[in-house]
Amino acid sequence: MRKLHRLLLLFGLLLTAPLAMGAAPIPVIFDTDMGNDADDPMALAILNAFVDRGECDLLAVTLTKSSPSAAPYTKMFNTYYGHPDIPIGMTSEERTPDDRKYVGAIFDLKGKDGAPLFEKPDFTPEPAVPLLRKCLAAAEDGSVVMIQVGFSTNFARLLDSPADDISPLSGLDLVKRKVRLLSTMFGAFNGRYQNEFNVMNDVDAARKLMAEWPTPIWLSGFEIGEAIRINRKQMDSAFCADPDHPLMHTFILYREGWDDMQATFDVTSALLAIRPDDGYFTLSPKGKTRVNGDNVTPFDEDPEGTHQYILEVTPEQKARVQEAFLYLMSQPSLR
Ligand SMILES: [Ca+2]
Repeated sequence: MRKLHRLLLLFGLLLTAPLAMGAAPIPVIFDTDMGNDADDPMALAILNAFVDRGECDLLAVTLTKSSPSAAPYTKMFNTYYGHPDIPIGMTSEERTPDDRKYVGAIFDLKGKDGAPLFEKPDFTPEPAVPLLRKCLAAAEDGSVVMIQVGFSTNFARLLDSPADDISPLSGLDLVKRKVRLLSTMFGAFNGRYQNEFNVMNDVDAARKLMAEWPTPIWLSGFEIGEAIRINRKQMDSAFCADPDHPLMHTFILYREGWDDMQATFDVTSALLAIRPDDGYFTLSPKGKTRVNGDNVTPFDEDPEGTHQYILEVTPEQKARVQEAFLYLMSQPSLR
């Protein structure tokens, strides 16, 4: 049954994939607080789908959440999508260190035969900053797209990193030379003046990132993912051929006790990074944002600025983005 499903999906994929044919895959680094919300694995899911479609090359996943199961969960998740060898790095700092609702609990789930649905990998992640330096040092100049959907801890520490055995360049110079773009779920814009979770969990790093990051930055504010939600019925429909998919179980574990309307904050940053020209989102004029004394993110337009945020989505954009999220997340591994 599963084999048949894969064949059907392969056929569907061949019909829909040629979008990126001819273009080289975008080298991507994905930095996430995996485990704090269910949108992080949704974002990682669509990146895995883009890998199979030849649209991106996932160089590494780095974690800013230091809970014990965040890295084993990420390893299991990439393996399920057919990409077990993507390097995984972890912050050396204590940041939201409890497993919360799903990264640990998913390994306790049992199938009808009483066996665990998902084996917990015996796996120790690399330290994040050396891994980031290694990936950047090996990349072509001006090529890497970095996606940050958690705290700014790892990328701020990268900027501070000195020359070492991995590269004679400082972290700042490595980013200047190798990175093309940072796409991040960060702050709040479009008239929203509020504290946002990713900023608040490492305010100093967030402030540094906006002040010192040397490449263009595309920002998805809180209000964008809040406006684009995926509900249980949509998930059940997308995953009907594989109801024991880890993302389905993640959704159920994470939404338990709440409504079933999952916001898609981090997924928006991933989609924009890989498919910026497909009309899913519209970017603001250029400018500069900062983390101010209230720890919110005011934006000043400036033609010389390197920051842009996603403008409020139209109903048409919302529908297209939802559809893309669902078909990409539920795309099975073809390997
Ligand atoms: Ca996140």
